[in-house]
Amino acid sequence: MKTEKLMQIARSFDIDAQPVKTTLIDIGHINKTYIIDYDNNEKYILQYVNTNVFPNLNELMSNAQRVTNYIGKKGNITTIEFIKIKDSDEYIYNKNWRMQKFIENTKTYLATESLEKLYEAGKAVGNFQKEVEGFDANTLYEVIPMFHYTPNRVAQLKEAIESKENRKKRPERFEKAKKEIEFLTDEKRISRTDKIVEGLKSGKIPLRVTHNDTKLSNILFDAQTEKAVCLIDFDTIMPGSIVYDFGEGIRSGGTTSKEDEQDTTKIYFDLERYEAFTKGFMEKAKDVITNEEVEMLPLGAWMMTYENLIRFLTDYLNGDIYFSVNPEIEDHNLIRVRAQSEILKQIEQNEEKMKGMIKKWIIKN
Ligand code: GN1
Ligand code: MG
Repeated sequence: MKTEKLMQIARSFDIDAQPVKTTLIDIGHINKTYIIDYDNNEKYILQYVNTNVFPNLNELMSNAQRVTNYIGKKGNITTIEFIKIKDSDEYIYNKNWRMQKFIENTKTYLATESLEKLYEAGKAVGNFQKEVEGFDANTLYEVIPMFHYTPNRVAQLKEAIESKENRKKRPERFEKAKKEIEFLTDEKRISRTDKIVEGLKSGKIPLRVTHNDTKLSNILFDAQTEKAVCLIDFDTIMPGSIVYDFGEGIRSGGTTSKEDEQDTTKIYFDLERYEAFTKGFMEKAKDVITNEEVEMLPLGAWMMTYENLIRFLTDYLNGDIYFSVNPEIEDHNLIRVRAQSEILKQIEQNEEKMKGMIKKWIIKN
């Protein structure tokens, strides 16, 4: 998008300064995000929200606003803040655009080697759960229906595999992904996918306000102290399970590699990393989490990895219509599938140990 056009959009928001510079930041898979510098030295985040993925933008904004206001009022942690349109009570400009404050002196990571940062990441995810305690999850909209309903993700994958149109249009993709299709549609794996949703349905674990996208790059760190500041990206806040937020944190932080690492021999899921994240998470979440949820945490790590995987594979077979792909990386979604499959395998090999390590957090009555 042209700089002048972005500046004009930026000027529509209620900010008492002039925009002087725009920078595209290329991290999310769904929305387009720009940093806008203003002539008073402040920075803001301008986003073009993808309404193919989020057709109910008003509902999304209502969830995000209500939850961030709730956290903000408690005043314990920093949280995101949206900016209104000038002379209006609206937050969305021209159907897709919204602005939020840049949280000063912070940075994000796509991957990290540091155990200390991972411990901090765990704290951020646990803290979010602590801060939303008391908010009635049933009053939130389900912005993307069945978002983490993994059996439905399996159904979508099967549909993509069976689609005559896909096979006709992209036969080479079926050939290239043959091993991955086999690996991911193994009945042993599919048969586990209802475990968390069943837990929610039966009431074994509670329905909570959930962030649902707690990957490492959605966690802000203080640029100097490297301490975690807060979670960002409130687009997928919905009713869900704490197990999802823990699991997504482990999926993305449990290895030192990026989500789309091409050299799978570099991918190493490390129990020390799992331990560090879990420690941070539990130090904060212990005040709200139930024993039944604690017991499910390792399954959450498996589930979020498996679910992301089958979503990447589905998108690959459907012709890259959901996740943004880098045109310079051939078969980008398949590369994501291969990298994440490596993580899944290693999680599976370590699952018993992961279960053992979580036991110390179960409170005995
Ligand atoms: C997407 O847009 P982004 O990068 O925050 C996706 C998540 C996936 C993630 C994988 C709305 O998140 O569910 O886990 O990519 N968001 C949506 O990196 O589908
Ligand atoms: Mg997101």
